[in-house]
Amino acid sequence: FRRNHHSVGIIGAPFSKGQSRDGVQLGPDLIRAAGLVEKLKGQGCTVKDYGNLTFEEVAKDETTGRAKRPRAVGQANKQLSEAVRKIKSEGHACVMLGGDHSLAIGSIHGHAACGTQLSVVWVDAHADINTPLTTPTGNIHGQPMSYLIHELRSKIPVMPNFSWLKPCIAAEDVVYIGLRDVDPEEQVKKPIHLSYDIDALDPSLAPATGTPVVGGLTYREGIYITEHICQTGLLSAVDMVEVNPKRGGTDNGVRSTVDAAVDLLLGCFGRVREGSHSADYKIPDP
Ligand code: EXY
Ligand code: MN
Ligand code: MN
Ligand code: MN
Repeated sequence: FRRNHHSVGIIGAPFSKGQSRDGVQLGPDLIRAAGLVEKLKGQGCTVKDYGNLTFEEVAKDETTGRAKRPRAVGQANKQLSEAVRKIKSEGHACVMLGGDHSLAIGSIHGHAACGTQLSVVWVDAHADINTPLTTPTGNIHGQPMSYLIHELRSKIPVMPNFSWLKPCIAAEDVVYIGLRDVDPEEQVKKPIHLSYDIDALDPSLAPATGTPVVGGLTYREGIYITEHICQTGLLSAVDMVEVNPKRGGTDNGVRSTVDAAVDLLLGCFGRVREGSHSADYKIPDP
């Protein structure tokens, strides 16, 4: 039987101001309540839960270019970057539970601050690479990649509460999966930052999310990505974002979305579909 020795550090970021729909801030506690920590331990991982970040209200937060709520998003991501940096410096694979996908700014920045060049695997229905000037909606959850990529530096205006942020990813080190028309690039050698937007999955499976798009990944495809990335041995940090229990329609819809989020995270850390025993399982003697 198999043993996993992943050491996992979890940080919750109950933040929703990168978009306009209420509910996505409930993701971290919902995913924990579905048993994430116990299940990771059950498959042999060591887990340290660093709890949730707390974010202060920003009174006046006017747009920059078209980007909405830049001060709140900049401040939250600064806090998250510092938290992720600490978790990485303590030797864990970092799991960031969002929250909306604007949080990838701080999560990836904090991960990159440990010094190694990263590759980013972005699993999403959307490319999230609008700039504050190209965004059709103004929502920063549709923009995080643009702040992180060196090559786009000259396209980003000065933003309030973003002065801490420097681009840290090369465009050639980004892989997109789940965009409805792009193939996965699989030759990834650098430590991997997996940024998993639950809306990459098909809405029939994960309806509880703010921007569902038909024609998404099946459960099997979604899990396969995590298993494959786990097997590379290069997984260094994961974001699980955009779970929104106020958008699920039914209790069953919310449950299936949260269960999918947990299963994807378990797949990242060694769960195999043909069945994993708990870490202390022994075959019974007659
Ligand atoms: N491309 C659209 C925009 O920039 O607003 C929609 C982005 C949705 C982002 C979702 C969560 O991944
Ligand atoms: Mn996204
Ligand atoms: Mn998306
Ligand atoms: Mn593994």
